[in-house]
Amino acid sequence: MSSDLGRIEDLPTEYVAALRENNTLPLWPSLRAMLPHGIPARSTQPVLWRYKDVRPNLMRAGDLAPIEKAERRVLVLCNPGLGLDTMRATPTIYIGMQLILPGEVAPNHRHTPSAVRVVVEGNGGFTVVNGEKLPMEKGDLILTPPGLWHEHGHEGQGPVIWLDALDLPLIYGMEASYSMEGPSQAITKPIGFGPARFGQGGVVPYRSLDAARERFPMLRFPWKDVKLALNQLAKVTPLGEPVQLAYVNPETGRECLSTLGFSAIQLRPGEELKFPKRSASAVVHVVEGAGTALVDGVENRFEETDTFAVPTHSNVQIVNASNQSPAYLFMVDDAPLQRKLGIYQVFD
Ligand code: 1HN
Repeated sequence: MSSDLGRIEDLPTEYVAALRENNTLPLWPSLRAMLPHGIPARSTQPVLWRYKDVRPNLMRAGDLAPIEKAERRVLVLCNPGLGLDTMRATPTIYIGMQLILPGEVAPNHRHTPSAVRVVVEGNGGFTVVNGEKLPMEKGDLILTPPGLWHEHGHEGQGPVIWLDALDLPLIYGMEASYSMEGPSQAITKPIGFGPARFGQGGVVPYRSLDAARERFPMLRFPWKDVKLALNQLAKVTPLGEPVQLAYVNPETGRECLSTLGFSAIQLRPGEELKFPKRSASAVVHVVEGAGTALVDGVENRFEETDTFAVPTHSNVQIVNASNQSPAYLFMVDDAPLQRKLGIYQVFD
């Protein structure tokens, strides 16, 4: 096996010029860079975005960017390894922190990229998706799947901030990213519609066995329910094994969206967890608690509401700083897409 397949500089310059003239290039000098042996080439850094650094600038955006002009008031968490301007947290995952102030409206639109929100702070925010008004409380996961109308509002006091995760780098990279604007939606479903139908694990409305399946039956996953489920799972999971729940479509039991996957993790008091190396890239948001993340040899101390990137094929170890209380993490990754492509791997 050769790593040196010849350098472009070793070819006659007039030959390379002639190739370029015809919009062609030789593969062999670049082949190993594109197809390295054993492990992919990775530029993604295991960067930590501290909420205490992001929040003041996001609050300043509240003054600088009126919602009527900005449409969405967001600071994007950019991975420096991928170049800040490409607005990627990992090669496939876009992450933003969005601020909405009391009385503001982020107008109705729909688009080809998939989006989800995880509420970081504040009360009274809501998102309307497909005629369903979804209250936004800290830690809640709200889906806005591709093509579904969505708009945000704020009926409470004080700022509401949430984390947006999108598969935008993928869809934009495919030159398939676009949006449409529409009038504000009529609300056609009762509050709590999703949890009322699917909130109890293991049972689903009988009709859903025969009726034509909705693609996205559950749009809001309340944190209080997920936290309870994690606390239950923690009781029966041996120490050292991750207490981790996948967010799924309750009718299929499979991932909620086709590109990005979501999971919630509990670190028990004092727990030190080593995760298996995986082919997927991920972003982790700290819902509750504090600790240390060791990602590919880079150690970061994280606090509540901080967010960090996990490159593909990296070693991940996470430690709960507290010996008294559990810590709770939310993870978004590109495993669903990798599974569909047949390239997903877990290296135990
Ligand atoms: C979007 O639609 C939202 O609806 C937030 O709140 C961030 C970033 C890129 C493209 C679409 C939203 C977005 C976005």
